[in-house]
Amino acid sequence: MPHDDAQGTAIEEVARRVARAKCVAVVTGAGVSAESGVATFRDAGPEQGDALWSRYDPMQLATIDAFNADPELVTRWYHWRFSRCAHVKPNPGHVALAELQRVVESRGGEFVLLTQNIDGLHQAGGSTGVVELHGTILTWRCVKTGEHVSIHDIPFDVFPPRSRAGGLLRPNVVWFGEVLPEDAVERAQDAASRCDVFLTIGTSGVVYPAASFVQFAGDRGAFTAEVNKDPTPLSHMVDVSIMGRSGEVMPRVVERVRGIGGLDAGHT
Ligand code: BV8
Repeated sequence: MPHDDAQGTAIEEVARRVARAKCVAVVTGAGVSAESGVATFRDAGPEQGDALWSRYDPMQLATIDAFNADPELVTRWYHWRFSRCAHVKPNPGHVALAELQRVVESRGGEFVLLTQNIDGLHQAGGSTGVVELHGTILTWRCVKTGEHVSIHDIPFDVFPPRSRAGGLLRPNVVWFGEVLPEDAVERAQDAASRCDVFLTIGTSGVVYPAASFVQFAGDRGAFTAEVNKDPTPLSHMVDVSIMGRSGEVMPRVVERVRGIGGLDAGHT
């Protein structure tokens, strides 16, 4: 697909900054998984989900109140979401981010990947040390004992599913109105406070505190860039905003970072 000049120039700028960075931080959202066929939160339209669920607003279901009011509905929704992402594969955007981590680390740099996604696709694509800001759908926990259970060990023959202790099982995700895992926030704040480059990729930038880290990094002098299919509230805050699909843009960024050479390449 022909690349327009403006996008090519922006990719070159991002690649040059990454190539000489000692620390690169990235936050991703549902847009990075979209090319794997996983529905996003806010792009959802009839093509995004089965008719049964297209009448529900994810914002209304991803809450502790919804779970307490109707645990069967909420656990069926998460089981349906899992069923739609259980067999999908990482796409070139996931693979490119794992490759970018390898390139940065091979040159002695630090790479921190923060994700809002709960689908495990970054890890499946080869990324390591992934910080899951909003938890994961792949493990559930008993509300009575706190025991964690792999989703693969839950029969889902009855809804809502219960643990061996008889307590309700819920996905190990962070719902609206719930605080993020302390260690995840600490790692995100640490990365945002030390990175030379902060990339926000495939996120609408409307959920906090996840959307705050790129601005925090920019405010303290990091170079910030966005890769997203559509404009977001972050687009005017970052140094460079690239409108495009992560599965197309990120492989080009990695290719240029490799070509430019690393910290010891004597950049002026
Ligand atoms: C918190 C897990 C402290 C579950 C999610 C009132 C009461 C309580 C809190 C609040 C409140 N008002 C505001 C808040 C804060 C609230 C918040 O931010 N609300 C927003 C909506 C206003 N945040 C919280 O509640 C957080 N906790 O603040 O705790 C607290 C506690 C009590 C009281 C006060 C404060 C918890 C937030 C976490 C919620 N859990 N998910 C689940 O997944 O089921 S958030 C949910 O949204 C998903 O994680 C999702 O990832 C996330 C963000 O969405 P995106 O990832 O950005 O996805 P989206 O669809 O929006 O956008 C996709 C983008 O990709 C689009 O821009 C599209 O253009 C682009 N795209 C599409 N395809 C591609 C692409 N880009 C590139 N390439 C492509 N191919």
